[in-house]
Amino acid sequence: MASNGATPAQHDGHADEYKNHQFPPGPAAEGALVSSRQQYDEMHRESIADPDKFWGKIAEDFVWNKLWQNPVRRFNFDVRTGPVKIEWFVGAETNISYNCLDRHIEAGQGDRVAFYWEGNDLNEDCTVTYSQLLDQVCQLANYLKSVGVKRGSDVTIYMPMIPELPAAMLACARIGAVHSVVFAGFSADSLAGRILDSRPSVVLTASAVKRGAKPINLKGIVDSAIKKVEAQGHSISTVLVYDHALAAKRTDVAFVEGRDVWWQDAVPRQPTECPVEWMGAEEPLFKLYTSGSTGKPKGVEHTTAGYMVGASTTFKYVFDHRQSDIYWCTADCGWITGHSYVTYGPMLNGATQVLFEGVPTYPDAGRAWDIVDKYKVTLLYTAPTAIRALQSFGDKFVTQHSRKTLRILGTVGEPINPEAWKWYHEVVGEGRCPIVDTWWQTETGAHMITPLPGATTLKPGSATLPFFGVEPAVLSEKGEEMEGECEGYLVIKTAWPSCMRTLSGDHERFETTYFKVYPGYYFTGDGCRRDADGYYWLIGRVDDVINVSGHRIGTAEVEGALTQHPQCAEAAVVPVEHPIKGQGIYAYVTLMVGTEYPPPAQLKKELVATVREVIGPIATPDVIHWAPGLPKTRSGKIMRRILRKIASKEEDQLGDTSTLADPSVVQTLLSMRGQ
Ligand code: 6R9
Repeated sequence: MASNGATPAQHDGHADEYKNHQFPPGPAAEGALVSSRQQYDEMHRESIADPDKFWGKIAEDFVWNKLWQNPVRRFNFDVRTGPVKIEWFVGAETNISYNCLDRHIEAGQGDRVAFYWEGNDLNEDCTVTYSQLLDQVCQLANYLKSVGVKRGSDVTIYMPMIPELPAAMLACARIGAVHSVVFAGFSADSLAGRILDSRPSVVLTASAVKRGAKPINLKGIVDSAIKKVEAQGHSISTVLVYDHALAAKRTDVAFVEGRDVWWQDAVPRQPTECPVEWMGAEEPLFKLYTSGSTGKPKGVEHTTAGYMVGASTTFKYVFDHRQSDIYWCTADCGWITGHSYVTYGPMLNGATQVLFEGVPTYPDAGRAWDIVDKYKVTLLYTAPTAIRALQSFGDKFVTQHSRKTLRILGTVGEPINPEAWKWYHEVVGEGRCPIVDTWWQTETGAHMITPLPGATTLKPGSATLPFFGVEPAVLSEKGEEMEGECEGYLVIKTAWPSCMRTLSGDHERFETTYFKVYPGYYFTGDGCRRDADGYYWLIGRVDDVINVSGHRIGTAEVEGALTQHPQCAEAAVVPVEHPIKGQGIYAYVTLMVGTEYPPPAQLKKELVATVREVIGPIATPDVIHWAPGLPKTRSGKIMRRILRKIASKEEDQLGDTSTLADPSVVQTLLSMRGQ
């Protein structure tokens, strides 16, 4: 089957064999919420046989202003029978901010720590309890109302990982505003594009942030994004700026009179009480932009009740959460993992968590394990790319630290290669902690295929089995469902609670991208294998999306950015295996007619800088390969298969090149390697 190329780094032949090892839950089953395979099987069967009963029962644990009607779930996945529509808990009213905060405080848990915040630099930290957080959220919600934010208004959030970021999300949710968090590593152009799509009148940001040794001028990026937005006729009335004194001096920050307001001057003056807006189950909660196979990022929309129940339930079962746990997820709130497993899932469960602003390798590669020991972390959730980066510094940074509190380790974002799995399991977890390899997507809102630590026998590199309510299937190229052991396209057959409902302003693109590829199914865009035990092994994207360090980058986006350089005539971007990032970005660039190859070395730097400016540093190309011509079919389609083979130095496996309009371009490309 077609996969977009590189499987993640696999260097160690022994590690590859490791895939065949099996790890039963062992002591992790003791006292676990789901403590045997049999119990999982039974619960999964119930969740599929009667989803209304299963989810209705789970939903009783939340606070509702109005209960739902039956059936709990209504959906149509089949474009042939009408528009795609997904609804859960129809008729119900709730508020997710209330369920994250007020509910726990009313239960006498107000003094529980919500966040242990750990700053970028050593010795910068603070603690926020649930009661304190509720006060902050209410003050901010009141401030937002005072500047005109209402139920249904969009609010863009471009902030570093400080407690005010999840607080901002919860403040929006409290008053029914729809948040759109943009990762504060995206460029002004990317931020502007997202603002133009959702059209907020208020933007929340901070003066600056330090990431490792590097200061980043967030307010400056917001200013230039707003200039671009204004040039397109949209105006922003308020920019609320958190004065992050650890990263920048207030006096160094440029302010626009009448528009910009210091957070610390305005928010603490507001009352600490703010009644919630009771939201309809299907009213929107947030938009989050993610890359697709075509140029423009997609605004994935999630609604209130189903997302709440899905994020909360997966967090509870997948991390087997207990009140005594200290949880640390290294993801930024700018990604879906930060939405579901920093802000909402943990807080809905009243969890105590570490919120870390920095990078796990600063000031040295021991930082992550320092944090684990400092806060006595029991549940650690991170990405294969971070595991590989830490592994590359050697074991001693890990073994210098105790890590004895660790109980469960999690991973997300890309397939984990057996070598990294083995290191995570043996070195980090000393063989005692189950690894939950969670497969899911921005679109799915919550974990979909994942082990349960007390119930599932693990196989390194497999996300194992579907979560409750999830009915996966594997389709052949022709779109036929395959039985038993097979390899093909991963699809989902029926609606689960936290499924996205639409794409911002473009329900047609939503249907085309996810429901028209194989009518009747939700198409994930991932290839996968199912083994004889029914375990799922994710292979990678089958569309034009590259997974760089667990982040999705559309090839079309990078190509679009490259062609913004005046000397770039055309570009074609493919994934290439990368030892740390999993996949790297390999760009073929055709220069304007008349340019001699190879051009001066400086041009590569300029092209890379253009991409960083247009999208952000996460999209930095790893390789620029000059391409006087690109391999195209007679109809002008670029044959990316050939470009992938050349990128991975597998030109002996080019396959059939006879359909190329000009087969000689292949030789020219090969001669340009390394130039
Ligand atoms: C949560 C998140 C989604 C894409 C997804 C797949 C890849 C995520 C994975 C995984 C293998 C895992 N992916 N988790 N592949 N094993 N455990 O990452 O969302 O940014 O939308 O990316 O990431 O390719 O389709 P998102």
